[in-house]
Amino acid sequence: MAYDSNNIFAKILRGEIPCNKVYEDEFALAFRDINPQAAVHTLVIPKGAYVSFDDFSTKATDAEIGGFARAVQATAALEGVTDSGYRLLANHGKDANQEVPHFHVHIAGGEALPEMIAKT
Ligand code: DGP
Repeated sequence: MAYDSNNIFAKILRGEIPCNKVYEDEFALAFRDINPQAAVHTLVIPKGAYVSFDDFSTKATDAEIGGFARAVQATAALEGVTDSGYRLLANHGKDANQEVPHFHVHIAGGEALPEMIAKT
């Protein structure tokens, strides 16, 4: 699947659409999910143009992958859920109901979570 540079997260990265930013560095941007499923629900996206986890882990450089992992950790820390716990979730493709075709990780926490996140 080719990357669509008009997807909503690409527009957020370009500053064309606002977001509630939590963290940003050279590799990643983190912002609050517009439709939170938990008390803390924050998305972390790489700055590079990658469709999904599969695309990212195949094509991104080691620096981008490492930087992204560090950004996820930093975002969770800023959201105050490192000690209380949190869930990371990344939807890839149709069966996972991936809605936005720019790779992103969901950080969910801030409360006791159900055993698995049910997505409607
Ligand atoms: P996924 O199914 O993993 O692709 O989830 C996409 C998430 O992105 C979903 O939880 C809602 C969120 N989302 C969609 N559009 C926007 C937006 O414009 N701003 C923000 N902050 N979040 C969005």
